[in-house]
Amino acid sequence: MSGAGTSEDYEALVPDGSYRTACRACANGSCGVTVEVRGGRLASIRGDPSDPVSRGYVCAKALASRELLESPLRIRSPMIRDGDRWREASWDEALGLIARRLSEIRDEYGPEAIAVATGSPRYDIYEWLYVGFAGALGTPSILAVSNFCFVPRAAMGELLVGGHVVVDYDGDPRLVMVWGANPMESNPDEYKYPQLDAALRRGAELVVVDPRRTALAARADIWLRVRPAADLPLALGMAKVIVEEGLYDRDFVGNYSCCFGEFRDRLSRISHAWVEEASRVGRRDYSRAAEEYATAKPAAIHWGVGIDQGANSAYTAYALLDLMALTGNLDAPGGNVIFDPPPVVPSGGMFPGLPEGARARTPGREYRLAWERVRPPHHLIWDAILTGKPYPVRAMLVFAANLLVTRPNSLKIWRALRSLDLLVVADMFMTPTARLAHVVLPAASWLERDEIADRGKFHGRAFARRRLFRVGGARSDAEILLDLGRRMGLPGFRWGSVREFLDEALRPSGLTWDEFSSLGRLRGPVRYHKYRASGFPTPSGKYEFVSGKLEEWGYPGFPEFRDPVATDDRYPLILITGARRLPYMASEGRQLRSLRRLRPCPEVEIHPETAARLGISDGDWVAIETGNGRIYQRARLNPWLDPQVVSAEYGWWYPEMEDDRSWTLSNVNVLTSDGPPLDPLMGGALLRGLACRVERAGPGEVPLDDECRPRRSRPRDPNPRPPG
Ligand SMILES: Nc1nc2c(c(=O)[nH]1)N[C@H]1C(S)=C(S)[C@@H](COP(=O)(O)OP(=O)(O)OC[C@H]3O[C@@H](n4cnc5c(=O)[nH]c(N)nc54)[C@H](O)[C@@H]3O)O[C@H]1N2
Ligand SMILES: Nc1nc2c(c(=O)[nH]1)N[C@H]1C(S)=C(S)[C@@H](COP(=O)(O)OP(=O)(O)OC[C@H]3O[C@@H](n4cnc5c(=O)[nH]c(N)nc54)[C@H](O)[C@@H]3O)O[C@H]1N2
Ligand SMILES: [Mo]
Repeated sequence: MSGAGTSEDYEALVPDGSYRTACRACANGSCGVTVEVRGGRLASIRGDPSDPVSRGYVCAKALASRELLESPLRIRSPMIRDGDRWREASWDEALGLIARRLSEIRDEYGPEAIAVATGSPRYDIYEWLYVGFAGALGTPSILAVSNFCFVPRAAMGELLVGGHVVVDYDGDPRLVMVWGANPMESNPDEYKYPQLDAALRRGAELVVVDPRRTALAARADIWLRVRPAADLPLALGMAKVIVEEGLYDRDFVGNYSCCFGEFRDRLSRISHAWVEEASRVGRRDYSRAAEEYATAKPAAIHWGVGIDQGANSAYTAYALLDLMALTGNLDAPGGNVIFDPPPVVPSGGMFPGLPEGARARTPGREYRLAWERVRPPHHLIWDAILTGKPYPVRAMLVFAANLLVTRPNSLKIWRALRSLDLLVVADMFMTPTARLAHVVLPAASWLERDEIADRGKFHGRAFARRRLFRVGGARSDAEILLDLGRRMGLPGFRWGSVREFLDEALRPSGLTWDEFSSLGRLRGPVRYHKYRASGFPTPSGKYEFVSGKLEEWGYPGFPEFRDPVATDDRYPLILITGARRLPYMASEGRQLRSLRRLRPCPEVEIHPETAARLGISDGDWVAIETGNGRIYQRARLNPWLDPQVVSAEYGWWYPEMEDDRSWTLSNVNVLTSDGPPLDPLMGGALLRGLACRVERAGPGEVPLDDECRPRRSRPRDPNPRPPG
């Protein structure tokens, strides 16, 4: 593969010294770190103890970032594919080609024939790609992770309480209920584990709701081993306990809420027997958790992606908001707070965005909450590419997403991407997705870009991420999109440089980029109980236990559970996909030696009894199969699981295999579907609670050795080769 330079081709852009910046070795990033530059090289990365969120924490991914600068596999110049061969090209040639082809496709089919995609919460890219680029082009063909990551919670928060609620760790919660999150390994969204750890050290109680006994669950006062995808019955059961035992906050319920009577009535029609059967949590356990949560003041729910990835994600978020509201913990010190943003132009505010006419063409209006945000469910985009309906999609720009590995239904995605007239991928590495592209653009890593980090997050903070190094010809996503937008003459792309853009985005703070980057961070004012003065953004102006807006849209106004788990004789086990491991961000890091050494192989957790029944021992290669496909991971026995539940890792491909199809071997999204059961409001696919079977892999079936190194250069693919 050309385009990969030598590890020498990088340099510091700053004099030797120590530089404070915001890490983004995982997409959720923004741990405060100090980068030491010596001899024009990255000498070390250390946690910054003065950072108010990460408090000195750094993880293996951050420490491995030096390999991002040095890796010989980094793409260092634009690459254009001619048939089966790649050739290096100048930026001018590559961007000129893309601008010309995009303009032709727009003129022939309309702007919506151009789709854009980015990955996990990379707010900087969202703004440039979705609001800026897609907005100016006028295309609603946006492929986001929003449908099944974070946004089910954020969108329900915005609908019901006017914002995304975040645990106020500085307000000293006396109890934290961690629900579907694993901050010890993930540090996602607005949170870093040290905040939670500090609260626990100050004596806060801990409740964990997770089908797996994570290290955090092992530390909990109460661990509720919920059945995968059955959080909603459990949350409703807890609300029932709080209401029946009169543990709710009478001031909040009486003065700031509506429809409590109807809510109580609905809860009284739910039986504890149903809650127990659906959630597989005993009444005594969830009653105790509910009582503790309702009586510890203040108490907060730290929620995570575990509730987003199923057919009830939006309604589960609703039920958890109900718990916060019932107990008076909403927008209360030490509870779940809607923080005011920092004094910068809010993320998305630098561009005019999608015109109304284009918004109205967004497909999937029947997934209303996603539609309102122009986040069409993925299957609609793939189907549009494959069938031309509801309109043709012929080009896709992918910035920072490894779609083939990280989106449900990989084999369908492979077919769709291959049939595009133009696929452009901006990435740091030749991922399986990039290999399908016509043009690949070398992207800068977090150490190589200036940006206002966390501008789109909800903790009310912004951090300075600073450009310290240059690697080959790599450019930041903002630089690439600014250049491309200007070449295409798109409205709104008016800045001469990204620096100018940053200066303007900082204007409300009165700071220039240079001043902000030496200051390091900004925070908005912290105010509580804002609803007391301004109410809630609902039709009634109150917290609605039965949502008027949802009813107006034709949905049930009270959380309604539809059980998505459909096991049968052929697929008797319940599969969780995507439990995170600390060294890897999604599909990243497998090519970085220090990280791969920590976790060389994909692992699937299985209960020892289930394993014994299937003749599987710890460490065996096993096949996992669903109606969609078959993959291989290594068995890890775990006695704490429900014997019916198995949990597989996600994000696996083998960068060291030259074969283009190495991504089918262990990639869990070969097993997932982008079709029903989808979340009725968000259109998100089922990633937790799939029906599957597991068996020992046959001798020679897996072309990997016990260290997961390839045994043959060409893996045998267990899946039907999709018709090209
Ligand atoms: N089955 C299953 N599937 C899942 C999940 C699950 O739990 N189970 N989780 C889902 C969730 S929550 C998410 S958010 C997605 C994540 O999905 P993705 O965001 O697609 O995941 P990554 O592997 O992080 O892919 C990011 C790619 O961008 C590159 N990259 C990193 N930084 C930059 C940058 O600054 N610029 C550019 N241009 N490229 C960059 C990386 O090399 C990598 O190839 O996966 C989803 N898929
Ligand atoms: N190291 C690392 N860090 C990451 C990522 C990564 O890939 N690697 N990904 C980033 C991304 S994109 C995201 S979205 C965040 C996610 O970060 P979190 O929101 O903290 O999510 P996870 O770490 O996946 O933890 C989710 C937990 O939910 C549990 N779970 C699974 N199914 C269910 C269920 O049905 N109900 C409940 N209650 N729990 C369930 C899993 O066992 C797991 O322990 O992490 C980010 N940080
Ligand atoms: Mo995510």
